[in-house]
This record gives sequence, C-alpha cells and structure tokens, in this order.
Amino acid sequence: MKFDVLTLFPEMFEPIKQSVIGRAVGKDLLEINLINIRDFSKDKHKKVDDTVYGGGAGMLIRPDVVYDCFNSVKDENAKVIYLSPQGKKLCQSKVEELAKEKHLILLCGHYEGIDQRVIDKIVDEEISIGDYVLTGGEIPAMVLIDSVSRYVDGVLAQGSTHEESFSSRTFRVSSIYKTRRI
Ligand code: 4GT
Repeated sequence: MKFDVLTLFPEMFEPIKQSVIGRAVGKDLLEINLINIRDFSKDKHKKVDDTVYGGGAGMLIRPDVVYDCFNSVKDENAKVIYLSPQGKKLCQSKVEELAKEKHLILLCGHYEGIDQRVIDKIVDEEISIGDYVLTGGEIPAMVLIDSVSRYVDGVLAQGSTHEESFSSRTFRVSSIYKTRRI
C-alpha cells in the first residue's frame, strides 16, 4: 500500500519509520513518501502562506502551491484525504475501509490551515482523529497510517492478522466505545 504525504514538516514523520511500520516499509509491504509542500513554492524566499481569501485573521497555505504539490503525486485511483478537526471521525470501521485502498494521498495542514479552494478541488474526504485542535495534520496523518497499515497483509506477525484478532481486538475497541457512550 502506498501513502503519499503532503506536508510542510516531513521531519515530523520520523516516529513512523520505527518498529512495525518501519519494518514493513523495509519489506516493501508499505511505501511512505513524504513530499515537502515548500518545494513547490515559486517564491525566491520559499514562501508558502498567504492572507485569508475574502478576509479574516491569520495565514493560510497557498492553494497554487498545494495544487502543484498534489499534481506531482496525482493518480486517478488514489483517495485524497485532508486531515482536519472538521472531518469525519476516524474509527476502526473507517480504518478497515481505508485499508482496502491501494494509494492514499494525505494532505496535512499547518498554522491556520489550507486555502479552502484547493481543498474543494482535490480532496475526496476530510478525516479527524478526534475532537480537539492540533497545530498541524502531521500527527493525525501518522495515526491514520499506523492504524490502516496494521490491515495490510504481512505487516503484523503471523497469527495476529485481523481475521484472527477480529473477535478479540475489534470487539474490545467497540465495547470501549459502548461503555464510553453510556
Ligand atoms: C486537529 C486535527 C487535525 C488539526 C484532528 C489545519 C491546520 C488543521 C492545523 C490542523 N487539528 N488537524 N487533523 N483532530 N489542525 O484530526
């Protein structure tokens, strides 16, 4: 399975080069490409942000820079996900659904976020990892990669594939949800 991550901070992804996910990348079961959005700035100072279109406080990542970055990895068959606190909450059934994809393009915002115009143009789905705000989408992208990669054949040791652990592990997850909801 291939993940292309569009981010201003590729250095933040060191943690997923370790352990189970790192070994799976080493065995070519997973491909994780980190693409620096800043590399697509046309500005001599490598500027990527701009004032908010239509007014408003703060700065947004420029839509043209994000679009050019996206075009460098574009694939008709890929699903494009924007990690955002406004997105649909990531749950175990969503993780299983995403694991059926061959190629995910993960767009990470930072600071105030990304200009909405490019999100509307390229993003298939917005996903949140929970109801809290972070400084960037990088940690959520790592959560998504880690949780989805567990379902890729060969990533987990023999005997812990999801068919076998489904009843125990997934049941435990859903019962945590149940007890918390009551
Ligand atoms: C929280 C989440 C997320 C953020 C989440 C754009 C600029 C969004 C900062 C980013 N905060 N991203 N994906 N709960 N912040 O998933």
